[in-house]
Amino acid sequence: DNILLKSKFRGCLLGALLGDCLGAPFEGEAMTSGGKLVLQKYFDKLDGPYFRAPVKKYTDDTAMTKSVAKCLIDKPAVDFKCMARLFVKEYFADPRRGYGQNVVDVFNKLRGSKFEDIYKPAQEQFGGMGSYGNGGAMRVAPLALYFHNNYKGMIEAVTHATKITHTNKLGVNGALLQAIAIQQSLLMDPVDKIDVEHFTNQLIDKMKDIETVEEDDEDINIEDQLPYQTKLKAMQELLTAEESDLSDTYVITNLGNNISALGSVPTAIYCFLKAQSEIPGIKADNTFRRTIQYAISLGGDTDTIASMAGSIAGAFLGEEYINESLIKHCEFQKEMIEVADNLYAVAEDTKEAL
Ligand code: F2R
Ligand code: MG
Ligand code: MG
Ligand code: MG
Repeated sequence: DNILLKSKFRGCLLGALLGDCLGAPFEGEAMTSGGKLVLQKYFDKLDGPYFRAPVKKYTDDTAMTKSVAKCLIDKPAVDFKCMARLFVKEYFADPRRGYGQNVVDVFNKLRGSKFEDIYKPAQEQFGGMGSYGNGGAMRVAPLALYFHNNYKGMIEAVTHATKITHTNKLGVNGALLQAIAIQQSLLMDPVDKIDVEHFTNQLIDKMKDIETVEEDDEDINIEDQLPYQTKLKAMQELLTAEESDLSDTYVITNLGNNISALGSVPTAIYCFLKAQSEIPGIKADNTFRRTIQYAISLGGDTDTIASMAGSIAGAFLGEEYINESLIKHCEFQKEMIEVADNLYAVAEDTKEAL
């Protein structure tokens, strides 16, 4: 066994779970300075040694991540029809997890059509534009892990897995960016200090191949044609800004904290990178907790942004760095470790074939 890699699989999936469970109670809130204090106390209590609290429930983010992992574990070589069936099965078995109505419409159509064309219901969303929500990105972690040594395979698999519910280019490219960030984190040594400029340059370079100018967009200015590359450059500027105390409003205005993929994936990556050093107003003794706490402190789509940021942080650090006292409050934490180990086992078994 590759002990470090196995620990990183666990860290990534536990990070995704923890961000979702701890972020969910704040989803949709605008964070005030009072709210940030409440959040600090919430984390201090949960992270204390003997604090007993009701279990923090996971939401749709984790429910769908579970299904993606199960699909890879049960049928290595990725069967997207199986994945679509698992999403639908999971939803109807346990519908009250905070899914939005639009994705429920997709599930109903998939079921009604007996999964005949698994991409058609999603293509019909939003008058044929497809969804640009972050629902594809929020569940991508198991694919980034499984395909960690096969970049092309990952790109292809993430594209197909996302299109089951999200066909808009922005929805797909956001899921790809999130997967790429996880993969980059997974391949770094957790004892090294992250070279933020290098990390972000790598993201931008990879997005250049994915996000290209299309002929019929030629009259639109270049920033709007390449929205992720533009966002990533803005993120890079925020990270290298002289002032370390950028206001949250400034960050939210520039990067977003909403339910769209474009307004949340770069933000999640930003939270991970920003949390590598102290952040004013966030008292946390390690970079993992700081990542999650900071992501939630920005408000908006807190469960999803914290989950995506947590999966990137966990893939970098591995399980050892995840606060045990925090994770023990989360529903499904024991099962998630099993999922990670099973996924690691199939990834090892199939790596020659990939
Ligand atoms: N749904 C939520 N949270 C809000 C309501 C839940 C509430 N707490 C409850 O208890 O009921 N959270 C989860 O949804 C997010 C992922 O969303 P997903 O799967 O991407 O959904 P959807 O509907 O496809 O897209 C999200 C919204 O984006 C806008 N939108 C997307 N594409 C559009 C297009 N082409 N044109 C116009 N608008 C578009 C719409 O407003 C969609 O509703 C995660 O936060 C997860 O936690
Ligand atoms: Mg959710
Ligand atoms: Mg499969
Ligand atoms: Mg959410």
